[in-house]
Amino acid sequence: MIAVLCGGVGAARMLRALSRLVPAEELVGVVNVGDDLTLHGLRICPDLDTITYTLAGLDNTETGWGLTGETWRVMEELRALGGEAWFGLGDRDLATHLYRTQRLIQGDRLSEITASLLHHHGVATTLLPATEDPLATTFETADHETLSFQEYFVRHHHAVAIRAVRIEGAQEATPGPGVLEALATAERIIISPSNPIISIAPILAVPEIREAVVNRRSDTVAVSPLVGGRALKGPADRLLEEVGHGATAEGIARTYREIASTLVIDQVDAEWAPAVEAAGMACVVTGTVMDTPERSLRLAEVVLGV
Ligand code: FO1
Repeated sequence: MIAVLCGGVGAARMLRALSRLVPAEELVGVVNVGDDLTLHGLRICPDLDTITYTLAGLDNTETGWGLTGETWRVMEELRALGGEAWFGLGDRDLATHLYRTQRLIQGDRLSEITASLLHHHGVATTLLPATEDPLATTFETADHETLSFQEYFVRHHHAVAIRAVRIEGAQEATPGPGVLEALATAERIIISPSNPIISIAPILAVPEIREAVVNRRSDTVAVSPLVGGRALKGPADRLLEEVGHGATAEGIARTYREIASTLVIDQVDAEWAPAVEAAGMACVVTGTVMDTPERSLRLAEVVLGV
């Protein structure tokens, strides 16, 4: 079994590529829940949904979130009413949140509901919420304002200067069902090319998860989300400069060196390989951009092969 620490799009592509090499039943994604929010009374889990939709072949490749071929009638009506329409929930996507919320109210666990959604969409890969306890990523801006994750990400288009990222609730949180077992028994743990500060850090902020990954350091391989010092999507480069170790392969190595023994970096960053090794990680240089099925497969082969 292969365990993958997951954010959203980068992780979804990594899992999709891995599933061409490993039976999907033997893939377990441990998924970030720090972006999750309650809006209109509905529980919304963006990373779990992005991965589920992608593995089901239903992902919206234009937006990078939500479902393909989506319609927006509910949002249009809500906007006309003057309701909160800044966070776009498509008509079909809304059904996912209605279904999840109702089952949570009935007392079902997020892990069970996630399994039901995967089964409904015909996805054999297992996705485990990193925790079922309250956990929320928040931002302190340069102006000392506190923003929730989606206020920063969507409302402010991640274009505000940040002083600190906080993972609220992490210290008290315990791993979700199955997470520790997966991390203890996986042949390999892969850290997907997701944002280290806001996608991977909230998973590792759960103390028992971090400890479990540290214990498997020699079997853990991380993939850098940077290509030429830039994130392909989202604010990883900016946040690594603002609150991390810098937007370079060396900065990623400093972020991950205690939990992973190998860092896979893009070929355009090859010049950083000696600095990655000096920081204490083995370095593998290859193409990391998963923009075609062939390139994604090649990266998956490299990640499994090191
Ligand atoms: N991202 C946006 O940029 N704008 C949106 O309106 C938006 C809505 C949305 C609804 C459901 C969902 O699962 C994800 C959604 N996202 C939206 C993406 C989300 O903000 C980010 O992808 C993640 O939280 C960061 O990984």
